[in-house]
Amino acid sequence: MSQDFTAGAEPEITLTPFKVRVLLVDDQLLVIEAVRRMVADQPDIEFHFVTDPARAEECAVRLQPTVILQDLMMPGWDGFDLIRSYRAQPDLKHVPVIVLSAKEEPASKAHGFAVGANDYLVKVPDRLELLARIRYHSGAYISRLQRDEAFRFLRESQKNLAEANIELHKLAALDSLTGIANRRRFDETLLQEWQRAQRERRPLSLLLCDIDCFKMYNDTFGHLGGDLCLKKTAAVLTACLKRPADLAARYGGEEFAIVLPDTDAPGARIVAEECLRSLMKLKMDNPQSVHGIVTLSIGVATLVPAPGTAPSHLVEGADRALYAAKGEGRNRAVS
Ligand code: GH3
Ligand code: MG
Ligand code: MG
Ligand code: MG
Repeated sequence: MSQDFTAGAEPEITLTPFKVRVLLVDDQLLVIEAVRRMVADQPDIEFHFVTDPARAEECAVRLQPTVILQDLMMPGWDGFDLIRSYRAQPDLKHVPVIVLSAKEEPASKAHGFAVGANDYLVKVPDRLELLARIRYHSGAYISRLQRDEAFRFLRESQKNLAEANIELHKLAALDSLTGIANRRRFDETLLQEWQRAQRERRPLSLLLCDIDCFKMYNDTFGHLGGDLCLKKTAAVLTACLKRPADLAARYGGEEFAIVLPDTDAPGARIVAEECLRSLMKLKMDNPQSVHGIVTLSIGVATLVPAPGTAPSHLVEGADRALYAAKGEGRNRAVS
């Protein structure tokens, strides 16, 4: 009575998800047909054959099979010699070779192994045994432990990749000098808040802040000194914001932009004045500037966005106000 090894609980051994590519080298079409039938319904096995031994090596190099099934007796050719030539060929020397021969003498088997074969089956082999040996030599069998280990590794890598992506995303939104939001993040946020304000018919405010006489600051303290001043200014502006939805960004050069969602004109004015005061408190020397210290000019704009309009309206308004603040003597906010 035969025992069904495939029934019942999950086996200790499972197959890898990879395809096994088999190349049969045999001059007899009958043998090819027999083997083809044995592997035909196996979804993990891909079957190829070559009848002309003169073309075997070339076919194998092109196909890169997972395993070669090699006949021994072919008109004018010796299978042992072919195996030797596979072993000398860099692209084939590691491909497992299973001899498939009518010769069943032990001496022939011994010779097969001696020239580099990995296995030896007498023709015509039993189907189950052939499949098992093909899979065994292809490394298709893995233990459940190995499989679980591989899946765990895959899941872990995917998780790490996702986390790295989030980090990259965050970095891509930050200004590398000051560490606050960059222009790209500002543009995204402004558009989002503009659309939200439009839907909810709520006011949206924007402050454009420009450091006064910064060229002179650079001229006095050098470019590195200027960079440090920009970092401190960015930190001060960020600290002036009270609501989580408020955003301070580096708009470019020595200019900063502050988005204040759901904030009316008086509210925006209060934030602007706080920014001016906080920066002055740092008392960073700028001999050529107003009061001899680093100050800001701020343009303030507030709008309840009309349907079908773009946030550039708000930016243009704040820009005009900033220009006015510079014209009126700097270190001030103009609405
Ligand atoms: P105003 O009061 O009219 O704004 O005068 P200003 O000198 O600040 O204005 P201007 O736009 O003429 O000069 C801005 C300067 O900011 C010029 C540029 O060298 C400097 N700047 C821009 N980006 C950086 C930066 O990343 N680091 C440093 N150190 N300086 C910068
Ligand atoms: Mg033959
Ligand atoms: Mg400027
Ligand atoms: Mg300036």
